[in-house]
Amino acid sequence: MCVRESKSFPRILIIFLVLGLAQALTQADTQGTADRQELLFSTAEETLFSTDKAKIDWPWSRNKTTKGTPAGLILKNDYSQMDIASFSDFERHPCRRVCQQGQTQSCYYQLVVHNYQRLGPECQRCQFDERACAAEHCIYGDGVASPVMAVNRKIPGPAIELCENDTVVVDVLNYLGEPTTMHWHGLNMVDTPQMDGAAFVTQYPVQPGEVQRYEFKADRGGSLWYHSHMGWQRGFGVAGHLIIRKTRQANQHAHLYDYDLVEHALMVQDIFYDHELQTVRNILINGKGRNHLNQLPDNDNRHRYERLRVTPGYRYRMRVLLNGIANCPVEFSIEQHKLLIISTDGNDIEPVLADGFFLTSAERFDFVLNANQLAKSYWISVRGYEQCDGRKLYQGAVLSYRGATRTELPQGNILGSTQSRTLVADNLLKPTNSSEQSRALSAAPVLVNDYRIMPTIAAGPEAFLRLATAEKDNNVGTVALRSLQPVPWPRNTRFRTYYSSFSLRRAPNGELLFQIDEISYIPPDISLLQGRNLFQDDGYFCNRSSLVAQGHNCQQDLCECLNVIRMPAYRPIEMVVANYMTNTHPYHIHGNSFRLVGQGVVGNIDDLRNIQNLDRQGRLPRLPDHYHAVLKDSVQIPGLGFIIVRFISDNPGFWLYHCHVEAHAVQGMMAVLKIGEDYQMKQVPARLRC
Ligand SMILES: [Cu+2]
Repeated sequence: MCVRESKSFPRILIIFLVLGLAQALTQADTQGTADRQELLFSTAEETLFSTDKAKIDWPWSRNKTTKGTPAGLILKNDYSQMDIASFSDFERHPCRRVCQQGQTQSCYYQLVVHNYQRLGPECQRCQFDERACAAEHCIYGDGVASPVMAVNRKIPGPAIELCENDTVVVDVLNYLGEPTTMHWHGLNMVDTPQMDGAAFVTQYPVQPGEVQRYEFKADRGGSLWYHSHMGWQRGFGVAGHLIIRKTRQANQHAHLYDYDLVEHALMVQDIFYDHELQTVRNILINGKGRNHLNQLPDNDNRHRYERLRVTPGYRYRMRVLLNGIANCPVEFSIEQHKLLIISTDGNDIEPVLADGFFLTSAERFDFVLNANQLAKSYWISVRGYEQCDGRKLYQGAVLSYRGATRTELPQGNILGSTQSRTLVADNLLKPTNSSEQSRALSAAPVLVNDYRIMPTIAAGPEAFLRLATAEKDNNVGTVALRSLQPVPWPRNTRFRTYYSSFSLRRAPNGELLFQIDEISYIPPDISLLQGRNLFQDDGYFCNRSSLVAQGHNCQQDLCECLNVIRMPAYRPIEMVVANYMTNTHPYHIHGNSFRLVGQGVVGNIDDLRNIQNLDRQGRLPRLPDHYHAVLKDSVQIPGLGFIIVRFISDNPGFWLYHCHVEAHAVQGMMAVLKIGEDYQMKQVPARLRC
């Protein structure tokens, strides 16, 4: 057992808080609640907590202590009295509140990561009564029993809701039978690189039975998420929403919607059964959905669907993320509703009114839904492509208007409206003459980030850019989205360009090796950030140029090593990343968000020198500097295509760079960006782990 005082919240502060409590209690009733648009809990107690910066509350203790006692204000440091039965889903967490200026908080959470079962013994009544599922801690899934990994008995894990600039303390208890880590996807961890959760890069893994305390600042708003960064664990269920809201004054989209409810946050996930990791078996929405093995119609009430309730006449902010494991991009849409897309990867964009959007793994889109249709139930539909298309996988959830029967399912099939749209889109792809084309265009849906349609460089740079940025195009590429913020560098900034590639090799023994820069990643055995003074970079790391210098030809040899790409700190950096494969790959880097300034299709490529040559010839066009290029942390590299991203390397450290399809990452499609020199990186304190 390990007991210690928290450095951040020393005992003297607790005494101070007790003294201040009486005053705070009297202030509590005077705090205004008039501008609370969200229908969150609204109690004097909550207001009390929102007024003090240093207070910490553990959700499961709140019911046991009387209001305002100091017992609720300390971190849990003594794990000798574990009460797992009362672990919360954070519904009544004091940090879940309307964000107001000058009222940041300290927020404490416990995430217990543990083995569990889909359709386990908790699900006895859930199979017959939809309402029993939540109460029984049942993970119903699609009604097929399978081992899973849950967070606090939930899949997705409980949503963490914060306000911008809150201080966050999360204890992750590893009750799995294997090591774990937790990554906070979308936070750049500028002040706390050791909290990024990348195993053997920024931390050592948390062993079974151990606790790791993650402490960091929620220094930006947006739809982020947390997920395990070990092996396949997020595919088994270790993932959840991390929603950081802004104050009304700071939220430039606040006027566009009336409600922003956590129950309208959706996690889409492809799943497998048992431990057959190569076969994607279904797509679930918030852990639920129809089973494709049975022949029941979509609207049979024996299926369990996620239900989103809305009241006619109001506008709702909704958040969608794809926790993708296989190569399975998805298309998202809602029957008879337009989606006003306002944000991607947690970054606000100029709104785009669309019929649907595509996600590759780790991407997020936030949209506003105007509940302006007849008061009944509608299908929210998710259609899988690539590997998921091969198995005809799709999924539904229910948009349920107040006034419709609570258990009513929509009429027809989930893909009903999607299929008709797809027919139109197919016509658009293969028009035979101009009148057909214009007819197809007028009927075509507006789709954002459609991985199937990308501008090709064959059109020439000017035509390419017109295609990529055309405002009235029905197909809105990600590169055409506009950030609300201009790019943060002056015009004509000279970027240092790094060329990189995603590719696949088959080893002589038949094994498939997924690669970055034609190197399959082998993880280190010393955590790079912590142990950086223990090894000599040149002996420990490899990269494309070091292998060439040693006489290796990775197009012929099989190159497997610790691929670390070095970049100078505090410089304008540009990455041109080519994809030699025909399928799309989601590119993700840790520690840095980037502006997407180019994305398109080249055609057959298998050599970076060709990409460099094309670029020298000016055939890989970039958005002009005046374009407010979209800010992202994950983006698809089209099949046989490329992306160009830009960022200022102002966050020195070791940052993972990888494909976000887990099946690819675990087979080597991973590398590390070493930004800056060792002395430029933050000092990392040794940690006492309980
Ligand atoms: Cu990939």
